[in-house]
Amino acid sequence: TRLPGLLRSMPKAELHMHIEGSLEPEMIFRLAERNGVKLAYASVEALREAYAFTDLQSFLDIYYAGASVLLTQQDFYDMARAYLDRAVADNVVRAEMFFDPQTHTERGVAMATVIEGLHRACVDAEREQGISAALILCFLRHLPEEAALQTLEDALPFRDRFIGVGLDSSEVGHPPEKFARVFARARDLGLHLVAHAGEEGPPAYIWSALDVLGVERIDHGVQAVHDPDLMDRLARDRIALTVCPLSNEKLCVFPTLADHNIQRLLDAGLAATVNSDDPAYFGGYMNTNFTRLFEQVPGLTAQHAYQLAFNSIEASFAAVADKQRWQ
Ligand code: ES4
Ligand code: ZN
Repeated sequence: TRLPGLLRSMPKAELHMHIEGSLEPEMIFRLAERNGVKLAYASVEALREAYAFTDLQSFLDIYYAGASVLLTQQDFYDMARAYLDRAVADNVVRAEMFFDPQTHTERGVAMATVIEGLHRACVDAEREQGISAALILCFLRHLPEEAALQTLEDALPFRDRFIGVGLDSSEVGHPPEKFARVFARARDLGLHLVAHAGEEGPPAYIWSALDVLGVERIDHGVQAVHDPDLMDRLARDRIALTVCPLSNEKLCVFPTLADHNIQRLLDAGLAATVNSDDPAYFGGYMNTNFTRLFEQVPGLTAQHAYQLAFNSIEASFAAVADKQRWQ
């Protein structure tokens, strides 16, 4: 199956991308120079050569190093505008972008710098390019829950500048229930709730993301296929899975892209979506994820393509009137 024209032209929502993961090597070097930050790599080529990952942690180590060049509000703005330009080119009509404030506040960057830079980019892209863009604040799960609680408090002066909270970074050993209190607090604040679960971690982490944290979507979730009762639950409640095909390939979640289980998820009636995760690190933005997936997985049809685009808009946190306009 190929369908490249349909895959590229259909309006779609991106629900799972880390804005720090959109930093291309060229921009990392440009910002390092602009800010006087020393990098551990001699050139763009040497940095790109380091992008050979064996699992999630091997990626995260390089991803956090790349993010160390971000210092000023303009840096966050430029990064987000560059991503939103690429999203518009891929017919993304709605982008919900994760950001990791702890990666920056731990280096002495103010919360205001991070959020105002990203927010201005969303406002300007909406006005100039017509894309709908929103921010989701993610907690780093390898750090203690107390740090997540403090991060949420620090972000409260900017409560109207993000629509929800998520949970990312090293999954195994850091189950969702570790963050029960901070998610309860976020719920009280009226924020949307999502969490990474079942990328490398077991189905039990997807269950606790749903039943302890109360999340509305599961980021990744591809390990759900190992638990038939969980598959029933996800299908019955139409819990969206924000699946990231090229990420799964690059982090060796599946041996090859052809082994991806997205068709099993869709054919079981789950609300799977396609997303780019960290497009600068994993080999492509939205349409490359769609076209390579449909090239490699033999049974995928135009019906699956339509379903994936429909699911992405349906599962977005956009206003109902916007969703109706896009569908
Ligand atoms: C991430 Cl692929 C992935 N998984 C978990 N946390 C992340 N942060 C950025 N990319
Ligand atoms: Zn992710």
